[in-house]
This record gives sequence, C-alpha cells and structure tokens, in this order.
Amino acid sequence: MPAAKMNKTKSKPVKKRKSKLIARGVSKVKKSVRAQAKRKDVVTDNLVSLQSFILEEERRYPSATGELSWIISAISLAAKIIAFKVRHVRLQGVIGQEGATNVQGEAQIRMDVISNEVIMRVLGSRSSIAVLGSEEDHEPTILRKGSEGGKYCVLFDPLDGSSNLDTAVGVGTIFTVLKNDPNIPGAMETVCQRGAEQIAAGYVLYGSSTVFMLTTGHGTHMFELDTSVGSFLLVKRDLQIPAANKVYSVNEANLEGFPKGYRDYVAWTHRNNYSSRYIGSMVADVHRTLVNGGVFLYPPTKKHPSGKLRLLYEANPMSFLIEQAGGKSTTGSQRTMNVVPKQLHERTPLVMGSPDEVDHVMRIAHGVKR
Ligand code: AHM
Ligand code: MG
Repeated sequence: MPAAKMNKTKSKPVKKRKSKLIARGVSKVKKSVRAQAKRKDVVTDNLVSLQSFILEEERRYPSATGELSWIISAISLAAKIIAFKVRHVRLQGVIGQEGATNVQGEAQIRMDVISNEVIMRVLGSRSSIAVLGSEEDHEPTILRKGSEGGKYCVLFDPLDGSSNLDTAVGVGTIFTVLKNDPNIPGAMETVCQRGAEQIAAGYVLYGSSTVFMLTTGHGTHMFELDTSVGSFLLVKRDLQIPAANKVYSVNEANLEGFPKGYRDYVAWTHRNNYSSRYIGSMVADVHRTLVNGGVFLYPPTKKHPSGKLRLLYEANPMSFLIEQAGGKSTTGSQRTMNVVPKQLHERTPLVMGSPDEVDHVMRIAHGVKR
C-alpha cells in the first residue's frame, strides 16, 4: 500500500475517535454542571461575599447610615480570628480551663476568654455601639452614653459549647444587635429588650466548615468561610427550615427532671419512629435543626428549673433566625421573642425548630389529646 494512502486510512479513525472522545467529554461536563445545578447544596449563582450582601441589604433602606453593616462586618472579622484559633487550639496551646469561673458560676475555658477579648476588641472601636453584653462578663460594658452617641447594643456568647473544644466538636459564636435608647439610663435596662425588637442576629458555627448565619429580619441567609480568600461567601439565600422532620434533639439524661409533659413527649417520639440527635453544643444542634428540620429543646430540669440557655444572647438570636426561616420558637408557655427580660443573663426553657415538630411538643407537653 502506498505510504500516503496508508496514512490516510490510519489517521481517519484516530481523528474520529478523538472527536468522539472530546464530544463525550463535553457532554459529561455539561451533564455534571446540570447535575450540580440541580443539587440544592451547590452554589451555582454568582459569588457574593458577606460584605457585599450586607451592602445590598442596606440599600433597602434609603435612610440607612451603614452603621449596622459596619457592626456585622466587624463580627465577621472576629469570627475569622476565632475560627483560626478554634482550628488550632492544641497547636496554639489554648486548650483547657482558664482557672476562673464566669458570672454563671461555670468554669471558664481559655478560648472563652480569648474569644470574648477578640469580639470586645473588634466591636469596641465602633462608634455606633453604645453597650456590649457578653456571657462572660457580669455587667454590660458601656462604651458611650447619652450625647456620645451609639445607636446600637450588641449582645453575644463569644464561644458557645466551648467545653466541647477538647474533643474537636463544633462550637460557635452567637450575637444579636439591638437599638440603643439613649434616654434609658442603666445599661442593664437598655439591653433588656424583647427578642421581637432585634435588629439583626446570627451565629457562626466553627464546624467541619465555618458557617455564618445571618438575619436582619428579611430571611435567614447562610455564608461559608472560603479560607483561600478569607471571605464568607453566600451559599444559601433565604434558607427555609423543613416543615417537619422526625428528629428530636434534647439532653435525654435530664429526662427524670423534666416536667411530665416533656417526659410524655419523649416517650411519644419513641413510639413514633423518631431519631435522636444531640451534640451538646447549641450552635451545632440548632444549625442541624435549621438545615435538616426537627426540633431542639432544653426544657426546665431539676438542676435548671428555669431552663439552662440564656434568653438574651442564646435563645433570642436563635429564635430570630429560626422564625425568619419559617420555624417556631417557644419557651413552652409563650413565643420566646415576646418574653420581657429582667436581666442580661436570664435563662429560659426553649423549644425551637420545624413548625410541625414544635407543635407536637407543645400539644403533648400541654396534655392535649388528639
Ligand atoms: P455554654 O454557653 O456555657 O457553652 O453552655 C451552653 C451549652 C449549649 O451550647 C448546649 O446546648 C447546652 O449548653 C448543653 O447543655 P447540657 O450539657 O446540659 O446538655
Ligand atoms: Mg453559651
């Protein structure tokens, strides 16, 4: 066979095979992009950072001064610093107890103190803040009074669930922003506002990824920290909690000490094919509940007859996020965000999550037969 002919006959099938392979490759890529787009947990929208998201929110209000945006931005800076420390607790030698107890009489973990300092430092310089209140401090800290300005108060739990740090379990920062009324003289009175008055609230979960959840009263939005660029990026706008899911989250070891109605509820879940999930770190338990549905509860116990969780900087911000995602939150006797607080560290019983699941708890806890 002449050489030219040989080449022709041999090269044709190679070219064809090549173009077939390319075509197959392209269609595979197209399919995978389509499949990704269908999966609701994959971001296919434009990339939006927390900073630009806040600016976009701010534009809803022509009279907005941008002060709230500065506060949220400062909290995100604190979150990045704390996230780094949480991920390196042993390497940085910050594991273990501080040796002191906080105002609640609980042993302070070193990271509680460090996280508190970080948040105090990033928020302390913001001229828009009048009062800061932390789980770790006895009294609210007054930064500005009366004519010195300060439009807002920020309350926070710097590192919730910190006793879990030893075992690398997810922990978190919870915060809420309230309006400051310069006419109210005492800091304690100023911060004692109903949850329904919150201007913004959120939490940061330092888990297998670092997640920032935020609400300013227009839905609940989820951001994830991209460590390569050092920014929280929007991964879910307007998160909706599933209406129901057969999962309850409670420290069942306290069962004997629960009021009868809550014992009945737990017994009811056992008869009705429910699953139990309890991490013992509120931010992680509530985050799972928000994303997957179910109910998270901390009822009154023998040890904590008024509940264990703190109303102002744990229950209220979480309730705001849950309600904005279509869920419910109650103290067992009223909407959590309607409680009029008496002091910064007040505790409350809490039931929150998917609306149908919260209804089940309340129906059984109040002995309503169906
Ligand atoms: P903390 O703020 O001192 O960390 O305590 C709050 C934590 C929550 O994260 C969690 O939901 C709860 O305490 C767990 O309590 P318990 O160990 O009694 O189940
Ligand atoms: Mg806490």
